[in-house]
Amino acid sequence: MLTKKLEDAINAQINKELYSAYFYLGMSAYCNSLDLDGFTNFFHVQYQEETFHGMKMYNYLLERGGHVVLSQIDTPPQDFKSPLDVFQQTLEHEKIVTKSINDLMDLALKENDHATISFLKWYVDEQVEEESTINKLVNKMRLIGDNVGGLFIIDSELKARVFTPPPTA
Ligand code: OFO
Repeated sequence: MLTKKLEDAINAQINKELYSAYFYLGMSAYCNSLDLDGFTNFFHVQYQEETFHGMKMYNYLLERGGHVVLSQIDTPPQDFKSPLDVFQQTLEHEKIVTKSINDLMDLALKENDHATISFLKWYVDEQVEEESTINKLVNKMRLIGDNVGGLFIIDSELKARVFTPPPTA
């Protein structure tokens, strides 16, 4: 049985994951307005991943006999300066999510809830992967600077990304 504290914290994290989905959907729309199909695809896949993260947590809460409480999702940013700005904001956002997942893990450890500790490990690992992927893309974007040819090469690379739910989901 989950403690009330942990239940509330998981509900708050579900909201953050769904906010993240919304955050990336807005970025996908911005990239679409620039006709950058690969960037549009990348952020659309990101949106699908975050929806998956939120639903994985939602299902876990139900599985543990918890009470799901859905709350209002904030309006995400919708004005961006450039594709580089989008990636920089993504990196900053993912750092905040990492902190939030770590805080949730700290609470699960404090409450001595082994099932939740085990469940959250997947998110801890996922954040390492996400931050690393985004960091590399920010660096690439910085390297190409104003080079339009470089932008199109990255755009074409990003077209290949597809959403694949993990087999253990
Ligand atoms: Fe981008 O991360 Fe969810 O958890």
